[in-house]
Amino acid sequence: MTQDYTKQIHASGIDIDNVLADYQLAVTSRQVSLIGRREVMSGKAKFGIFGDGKELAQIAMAKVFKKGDFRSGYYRDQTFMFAKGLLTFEQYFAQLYAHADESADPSSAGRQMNNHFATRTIDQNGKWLNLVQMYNSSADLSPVGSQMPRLVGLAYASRIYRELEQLQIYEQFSERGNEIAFGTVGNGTCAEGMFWESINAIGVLKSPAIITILDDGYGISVPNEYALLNQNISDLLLGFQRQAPNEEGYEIFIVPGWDYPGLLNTFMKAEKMTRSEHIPSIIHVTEVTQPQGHSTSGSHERYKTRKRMEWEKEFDCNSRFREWILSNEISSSDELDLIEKRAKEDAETARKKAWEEYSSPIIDEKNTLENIIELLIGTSLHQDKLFNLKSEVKSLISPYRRDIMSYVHKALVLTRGEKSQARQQLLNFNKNYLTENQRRYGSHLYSEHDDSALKVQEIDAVYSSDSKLVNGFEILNACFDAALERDPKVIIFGQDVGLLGGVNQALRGLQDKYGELRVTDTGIRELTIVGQAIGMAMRGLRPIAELQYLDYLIYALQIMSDDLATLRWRTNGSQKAPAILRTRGHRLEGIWHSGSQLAGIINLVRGMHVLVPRNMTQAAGFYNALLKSEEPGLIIEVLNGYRIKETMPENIGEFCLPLGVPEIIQPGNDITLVTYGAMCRIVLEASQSLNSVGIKPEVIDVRTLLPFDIKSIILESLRKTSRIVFIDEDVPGGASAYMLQKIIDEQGGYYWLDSKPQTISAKSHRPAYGSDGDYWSKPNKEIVFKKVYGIMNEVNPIKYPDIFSS
Ligand SMILES: Cc1ncc(C[n+]2csc(CCOP(=O)(O)OP(=O)(O)O)c2C)c(N)n1
Repeated sequence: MTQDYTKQIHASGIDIDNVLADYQLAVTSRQVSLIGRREVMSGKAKFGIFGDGKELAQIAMAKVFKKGDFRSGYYRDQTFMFAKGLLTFEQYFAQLYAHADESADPSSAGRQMNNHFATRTIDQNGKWLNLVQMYNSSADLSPVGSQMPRLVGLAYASRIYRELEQLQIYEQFSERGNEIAFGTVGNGTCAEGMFWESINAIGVLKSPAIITILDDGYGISVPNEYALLNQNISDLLLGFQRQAPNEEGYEIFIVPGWDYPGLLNTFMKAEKMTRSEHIPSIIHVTEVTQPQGHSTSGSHERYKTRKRMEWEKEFDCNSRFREWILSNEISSSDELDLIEKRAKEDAETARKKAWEEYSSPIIDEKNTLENIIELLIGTSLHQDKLFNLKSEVKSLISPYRRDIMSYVHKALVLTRGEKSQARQQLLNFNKNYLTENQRRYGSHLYSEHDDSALKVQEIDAVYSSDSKLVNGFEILNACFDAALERDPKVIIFGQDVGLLGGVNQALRGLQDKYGELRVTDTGIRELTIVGQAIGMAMRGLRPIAELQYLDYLIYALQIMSDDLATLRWRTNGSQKAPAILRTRGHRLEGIWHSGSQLAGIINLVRGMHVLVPRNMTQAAGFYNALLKSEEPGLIIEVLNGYRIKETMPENIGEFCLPLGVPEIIQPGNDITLVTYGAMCRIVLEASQSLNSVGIKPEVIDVRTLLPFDIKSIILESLRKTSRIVFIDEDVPGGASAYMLQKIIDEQGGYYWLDSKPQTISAKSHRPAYGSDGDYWSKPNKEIVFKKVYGIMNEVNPIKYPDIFSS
């Protein structure tokens, strides 16, 4: 049997000499896992999760992973990363220690837990690198299964690059769609809905992905019998298996995780098929072990039987590999012992170096503080206390930066009121330290480069005497037509957008004009529609993904929040996904077609732009602006605005609206009314009624919630009127409270107030159906009138006598 395997290896072109290199990698990877756990247990690192027991499958995957390919995996993939040269042992430890420096931890610069990997896809200036010349790893995230939705897009991008002739020129992104997206996932995660939705979507989209399921029988302590209807996940997946060559579906492979030649052969077969036929494969790696248990948070002796523990020892992939090498006489026991010894030394050397490099700059900072306190002792009235402080600082053995900051704070408090050169030094240290560390942990939430949406030049819409009055949806239709014409990388997809042209017709006729791959119908799968957009955008495409209604965006909110919004930040600015999400919301009819759950959204997607245009012309200006930038954004169109007449700009594909700049849509002096979206129209109507009783409100459309009024236009208005009301359709304390906090607290608006600032929102319950349901659930013009009049009555009861009290 084993001899056959050796023959197979020869036959399939794998050099037998590589076997020892593979062994060396497998055992070194194991060593770093062992040392990693020790480092956590000794307190040098906070948490550890490792890839032990999964080494061989990853070595096999690495052998077929080519330049241009993408990985979308999880925290067990360290051996793969080592094998492809994407991670050194030192970098592995640096991330374990949370070394907040990109040169030490290129994946996240200390922002992510250990074993959360990423490779640079953009340079230091935010510009795309040549992705086909590199091995690519999309940035990992901890919520299990979240690697799956974007895998849909990473794989689908290959199909798009292969089948759209106009994209052949983008050689830095794809070599005619030859690239495979490799997913890795644990068996426990296969109980997640997003796993199944992604598997289905990849299959439907006929996209070249290889999904490896590493099945160690457990999800932490829970065995498969509690997670999966059929404990054998590949049996459960059989419905996805293609029935014959050339048919649609997956090719499914099963191979034990300890079978080195079997793994090599399986991955080679899967890769060949997936790359040449552009069909997806699933590799179910069975009989995988977890020698150190799930993570450093607990020990597996608590939930695995003795029998299982013994089995895991017997079937440990590295031990089996060793046995296989010996029984095939590829090497001797002595030689393998030597390799293992070297593995220990290499791992230990890497650990030492990583620790020194992590700790020495912090020790230097500690020493600097010590010196400053020493100087302070000479000038301060609190010499004894400062002396003690200095001793405490000196005694810190492995300080965190937070310890240093805390001692700076103590020294400043102690020497309050004093003035000396030494204290000035301390103040400077404090200021620089705050700035440095804010940058260390807070940079790159949004783009800091030329691709920032905030840097897009504003271009006014141009109108002529010939400009036509059209339905709102026709404005969007013309905008998308221009975008598709201008840039072949723009791909629009979502439910009903293809043949039907969208439920509101904004894409009418565009599939006919640009073809099925540019304007595409999808299944009802919001989560993976967004995942598809994320993956495609990570590979240089410009997806516009439609979520049919804002109410259903919640299905996708998790992946927007965890993946899309955090991508640039969690990679310290080394990856981006300029995906545009399109939806429609605010009021129409009933609970699930009147959503305006903005506070929920804006608080969960910091890192994205959230734009709330009041009409379709404004929406078009924002689409144009986002398409010029390379940042992710969400545009929420006004659901009941598609048939309201607007004037078609002459430069429909060119004009751009600025982000973060509110617009005064009704000037006035008495009170500032701040709103957005569908409420603009209602507040303008209320404003007219208020005019009739002598009140002149200034009505401001904020236009974008993220970013929010970066030019303080609302504050300027408040300085003039001294009174302000924030109005929207979210729940009480929702996005109206967000706007209030921004102006009153953050921008210091309280200073200019002569009346209590107020909010008007929808009711706490969901909007009821029908016109009356809407009226009694959402803010209406009478409510706005009443609230504003009430404020003015308080100011001047003679001029504005009470109307409503009985
Ligand atoms: C959405 C989510 N739920 C729970 C967790 C906590 N958690 C982390 S790892 C894990 C087990 C995953 O098991 P499996 O997919 O089999 O992968 P393994 O760790 O066994 O390789 C769980 C439940 C999480 N990270 N994300």
